[in-house]
Amino acid sequence: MVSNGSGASRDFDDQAVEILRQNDLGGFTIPRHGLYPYQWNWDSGFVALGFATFDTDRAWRELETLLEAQWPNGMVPHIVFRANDPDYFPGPDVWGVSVDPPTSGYSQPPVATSAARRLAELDQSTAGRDRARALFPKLLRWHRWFHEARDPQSLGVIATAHPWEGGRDNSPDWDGPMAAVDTSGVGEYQRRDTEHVDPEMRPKKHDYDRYLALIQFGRENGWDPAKTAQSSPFWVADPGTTMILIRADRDLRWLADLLGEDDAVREIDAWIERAEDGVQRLWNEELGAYCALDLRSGKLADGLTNASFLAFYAGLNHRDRNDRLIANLRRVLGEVRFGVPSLDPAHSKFDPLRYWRGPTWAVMNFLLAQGLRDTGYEDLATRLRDDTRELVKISGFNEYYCPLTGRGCGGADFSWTAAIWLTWVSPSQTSLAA
Ligand code: 9WN
Repeated sequence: MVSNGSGASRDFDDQAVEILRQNDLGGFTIPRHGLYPYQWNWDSGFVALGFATFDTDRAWRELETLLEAQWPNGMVPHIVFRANDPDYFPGPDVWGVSVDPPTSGYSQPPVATSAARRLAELDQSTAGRDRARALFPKLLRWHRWFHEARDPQSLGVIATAHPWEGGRDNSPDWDGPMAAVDTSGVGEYQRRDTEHVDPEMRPKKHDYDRYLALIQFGRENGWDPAKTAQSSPFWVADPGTTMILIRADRDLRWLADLLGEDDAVREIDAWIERAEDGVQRLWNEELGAYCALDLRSGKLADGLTNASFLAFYAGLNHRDRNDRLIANLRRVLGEVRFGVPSLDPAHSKFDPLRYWRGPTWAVMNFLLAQGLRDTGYEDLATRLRDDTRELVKISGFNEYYCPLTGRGCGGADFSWTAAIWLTWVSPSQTSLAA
């Protein structure tokens, strides 16, 4: 293991900067060459925070290029395909979205809004204010899209129409609803991800068949949000997206206040009020955690995941429920060396290497620690930062890690892990330190 000395930490800072520079394709950053050769939505939110530690202009640019791909209806897509790269499947031809540049047809959690607030706090220059002002209406339209297109019944929870939309692709949260997705029209296809990464660390064919069936549905229905809400075979309220949106709404409100956008403040307040109430529909009393809710069958998932603990990040202050969550978190952390695993190790589906079914993710730890610190759980926030630091020191800047051994999983030299190192983990960059 590399020593903890400050010289060694500076080496890690340099490596992290180098990774961001290598993955920077000119105003936008790809998560990892080969494996993910396009711009991804929530990745760019984290990456902007990484850039902000050494290049403010470039940090703003990351958010600007992402928002340039916004759809006329306000949706900000989860992938922006600026050039066709056969290294990734499914590429733009499979999605069949006729916008320029081509994009995917789903969104991702709005981490970019919270990054925009952070940039506005750090960069109080006139130019910085102008850039925040230019981004604001786009972010507002995106949030409106979430609250209307993904919550048309005003339940106060946000539905996802594809596991990729929530960003936790093969989480057991989706197993129930995904089992019901008809894959008979999918046909033959060739995956590329398993050529880049050990298949044991990736979703299975069973999952990919369904990912593709859902893309087919979206494409056949012209990516129309009303049709999606009405008849998408997958329509599941996601605790991750719902909680991240609540936090992002609060950050958007902060921006609205800063910019004197009074009408927007009122609109956002109503969203927050509805969500604080509605999110309680995701509470699983038996488990003591917030879980995914299948909006078609009405069934709650039975998995305690890292997204369950985003309640603190969302600023929820239901005293008894928070206490139960903390007890669960302490138990889970007692069962692994490097928290927070993406699934409770006590769950029968826990798989420490397979993507969102067990591994620990630096980006999730960053969000979780912010919430824990805000709620007064400094000890837990510090544990998460220390664990994340150890993971990088043991294995490098991986996409995700085995929570039991610290083994690096998925892609190496990964943008969002480098960004999280710079903005939160590095001993020399503790401006957002928990
Ligand atoms: C599909 C880029 C993205 C992340 C997601 C992560 C993974 C893509 C994939 O990579 O998903 O969107 O092909 O596996 O699950 O959270 O944004 O890093």
